[in-house]
Amino acid sequence: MKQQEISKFLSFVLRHNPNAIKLSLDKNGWANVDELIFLINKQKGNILTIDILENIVSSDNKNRYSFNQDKTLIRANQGHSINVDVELKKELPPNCLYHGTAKKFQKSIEEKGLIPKKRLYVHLSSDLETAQRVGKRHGAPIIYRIDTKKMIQDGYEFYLSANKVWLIKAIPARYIKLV
Ligand code: HQG
Repeated sequence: MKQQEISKFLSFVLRHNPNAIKLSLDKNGWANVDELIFLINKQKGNILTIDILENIVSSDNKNRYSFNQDKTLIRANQGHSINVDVELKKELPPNCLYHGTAKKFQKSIEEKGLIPKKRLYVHLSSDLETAQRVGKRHGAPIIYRIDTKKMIQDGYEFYLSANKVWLIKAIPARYIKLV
């Protein structure tokens, strides 16, 4: 199995379905590293070693995963659909952020605002390029600019994940505008 495929499976397990390999996560989203390797190998055939896992974590293009200090635990930094508390930091965002999505969602988004759907948070990008890339995953992309300045004035709070993704629970339609 290629490293990228292992990484995809890892993110599925750590963000969405630990039970798929009978893994349990603690309330902060941490999995025991030895247990994770054992359970993945049991299900997929011997594909993972600690060296491969360390390499996946350190070379990940979005820094999706973190080890704890002594590398006995691992978790995904953001993107979860299961209810874990990854100890996100409340931070003041730049004056505008972007959300890349697909044209097919436009009508619904402009009615209901941005909602997290299956995930715990709406994911926002600080640059247009990233938003474009995120949007393309779902089809013909469109990009919304978020008036974070106004949202902060109105008392909304934003979070920054360990891998620097901006997150918020939801965004009412009045704060978003097509770029
Ligand atoms: C859309 C990837 C209809 C929303 C990316 C999005 C990101 C609505 C889709 C991260 C809606 C959910 C997250 C509404 C929002 N009506 N559709 N009211 N509100 N939506 O995948 O933001 O590679 O859960 O616009 O790079 O696309 O996995 O969220 O299009 O950082 O690490 O519902 O996942 O990172 O899709 O992506 P997703 P996302 P990774």
